[in-house]
Amino acid sequence: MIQKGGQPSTSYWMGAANAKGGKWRWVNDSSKVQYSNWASGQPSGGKYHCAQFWCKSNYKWDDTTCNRLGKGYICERTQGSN
Ligand SMILES: [Ca+2]
Repeated sequence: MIQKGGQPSTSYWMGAANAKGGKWRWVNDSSKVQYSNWASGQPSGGKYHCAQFWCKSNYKWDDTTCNRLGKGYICERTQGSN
């Protein structure tokens, strides 16, 4: 779905971040990220605090700098809503 919806070279922020290197949390309600699908060697940590669906790793997860997230993002909606 992601590959059909965007350019193959586009990565997407998924709405998860780890402020100050703490636990990964969803930014909408600050709940902990329970499931993960990190790419090999990820998360690389350090200055990278936002998680993306990484196009270079077949959309497995990668942590990256939050200011590089202008390419795309994912929205959540309740099933059955318009
Ligand atoms: Ca990374």
